[in-house]
Amino acid sequence: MGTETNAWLRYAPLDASSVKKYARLPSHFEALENSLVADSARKELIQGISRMLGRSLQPGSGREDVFILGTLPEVHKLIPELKLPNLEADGYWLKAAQIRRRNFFVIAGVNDRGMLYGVFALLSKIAREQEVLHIDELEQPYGPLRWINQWDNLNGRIERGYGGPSIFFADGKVRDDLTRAGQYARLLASLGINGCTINNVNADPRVFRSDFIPQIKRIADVFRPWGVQVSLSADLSAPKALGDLDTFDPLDPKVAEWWKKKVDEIYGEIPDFGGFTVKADSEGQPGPSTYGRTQADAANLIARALKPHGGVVFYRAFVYNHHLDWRNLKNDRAKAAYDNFHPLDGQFDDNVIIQIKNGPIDFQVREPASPLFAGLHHTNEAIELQITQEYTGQQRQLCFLVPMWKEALDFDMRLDDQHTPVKALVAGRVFHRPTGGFAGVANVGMDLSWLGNSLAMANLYGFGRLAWNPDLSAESIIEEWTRLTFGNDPQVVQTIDDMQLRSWHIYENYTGPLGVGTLTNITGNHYDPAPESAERNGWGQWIRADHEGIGMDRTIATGTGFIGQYPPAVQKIYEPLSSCPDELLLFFHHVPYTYVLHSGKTVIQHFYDSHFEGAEQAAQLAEQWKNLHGRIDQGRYSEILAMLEYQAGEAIVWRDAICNWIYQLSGIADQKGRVGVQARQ
Ligand code: GCV
Repeated sequence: MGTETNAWLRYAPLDASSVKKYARLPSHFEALENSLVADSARKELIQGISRMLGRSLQPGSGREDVFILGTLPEVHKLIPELKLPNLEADGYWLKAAQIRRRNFFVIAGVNDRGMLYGVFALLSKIAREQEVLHIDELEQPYGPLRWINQWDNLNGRIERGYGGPSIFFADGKVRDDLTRAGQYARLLASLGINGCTINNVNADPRVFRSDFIPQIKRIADVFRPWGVQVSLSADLSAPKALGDLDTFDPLDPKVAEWWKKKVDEIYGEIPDFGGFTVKADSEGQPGPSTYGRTQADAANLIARALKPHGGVVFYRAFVYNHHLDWRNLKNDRAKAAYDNFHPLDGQFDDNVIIQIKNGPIDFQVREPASPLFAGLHHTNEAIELQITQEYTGQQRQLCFLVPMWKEALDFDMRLDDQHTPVKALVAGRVFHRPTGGFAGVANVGMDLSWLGNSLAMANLYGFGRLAWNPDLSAESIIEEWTRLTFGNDPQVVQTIDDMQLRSWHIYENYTGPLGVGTLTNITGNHYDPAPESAERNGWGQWIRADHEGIGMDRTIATGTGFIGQYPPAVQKIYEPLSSCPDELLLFFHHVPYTYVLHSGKTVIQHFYDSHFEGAEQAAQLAEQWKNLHGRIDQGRYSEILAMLEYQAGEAIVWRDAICNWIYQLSGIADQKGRVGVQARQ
């Protein structure tokens, strides 16, 4: 297996002094649990210790110092002296203890999955040279569901995927060789991810064909040893599209019967199948509106088929009309999720989870948190974050998204004027929901580095870590990732951490500052600068830039009223210009170019300055990287240097395109003489 496919699970050999630090770790192991997942845990422990410390663990015979691998009750049976902790499903306990003159290193899970997570956690600590000899650590996930979505098409291409072809599908069927799928499941398990939807949400109904389900089973078989449940994106029109019925009306009993039979058939092949992810009535996907039914009718239809098997439905809130009339200043795509789902609160079955994108538009470089998070009190919810960098440089530019995701997760909705962060809402903690959690759109591909370049993998790692514990800081997440991926050389760690942590703001600076949106080509590749593509069409990603001013007026007083979807305490922040933060100003307000920001600059000057600053910062990234020459392997060094040098060039392209566009519109030159009349003198 190449180093790169191992990503953060490289288990690179530690140097002699570090190996010495771990000399007192047990030389034997006892595995108490027998299952596929438990086998993976045991093998991973043996492999990790062998590769990092050069020691080969042996099965214990009852007398030696040992690693004990088991579930909590099994550990208790063996070592009744240990008082067992209370933990939620998938949680684990790492405990070093001397009992009856024997050293035990306990890796105990609530279930076998927890045990596997405990092994990965221990190996991560060793790889990062952390102290473990006296460990007593309890960990449990913040929320029950931590899923990955892949937008893979059956022909092997991936929608918004920048890491090569699908690891699951080729030429209309499941690949013969699923080695990469198994490796992917191992990476996901190391983060505590417990489900993966393997096909595009713009779903192909053929996945439900009876000759296709055994193919899906082959993927489930390679995922199972890692505790990752396979799930499918479902096309709601499947009963009709496959030619079985003449309708897909969610309230037609024939349709309910079709789904019941289909789901039973799937569980017959895949007993641990996870459930469905659904995109309906959105961007051309079929949905219940065809029959005048609600999203709740559709969600419950398939939820009821899944319920007896323990399956769930992630039903996406990304339902909107992409033929909006741009001339109507009251129209606003940002309002769609709340308008569609808030009125249905309480009507969804308990195994339905409403999957809400972090922002109200569509993964732009900066958006406020979606108000829908605070608008569902009797319904399960999950946050959808996009790991694949669709609008943020498509893995050809560095953009570490964890700081952005943290802003959404930590955003305080102030429900009833109480502290109500989004993370607590999605995990079901605020309204004591039975389930909820996190979904990340990853779109890894066959590329050896999975996402197209190895630095981008920090986003997959970061998503997983936040899904496990959203209280972790961006700083601690990137430090973990860098050490695991590039080793513990302090200069390497410090440099890469710094580059990653600054990268989102840098990208925002030279693309779309002040909450204006990404200003990219929204009707084409979502990559190049093309701000005009957002205006005067039905997609609703309007900037509303004219000769006088810029920004969407979403106020309650004079605009679309979107701000009214937030709880009152949040409205009070965004509605008045005096308290609206600069970085979201143009998302919420339409202002003249000469409007003075809290920073003291005018909007137009901020545009010029941020674009020039962003381009300079992007150039510095490449220079920073050059300091690592000789400190990391030549392969990754050169690959990343090439990317950063390209990015520096792209930043100039963006800078000039956006500065010229806004100058043409506003007629106001840059005070510093870089754009406009003064620049030409
Ligand atoms: C899968 C954006 C993307 C689409 C994607 C859609 C979605 O609009 O550009 O490719 O479709 O989001 O999240 O459903």
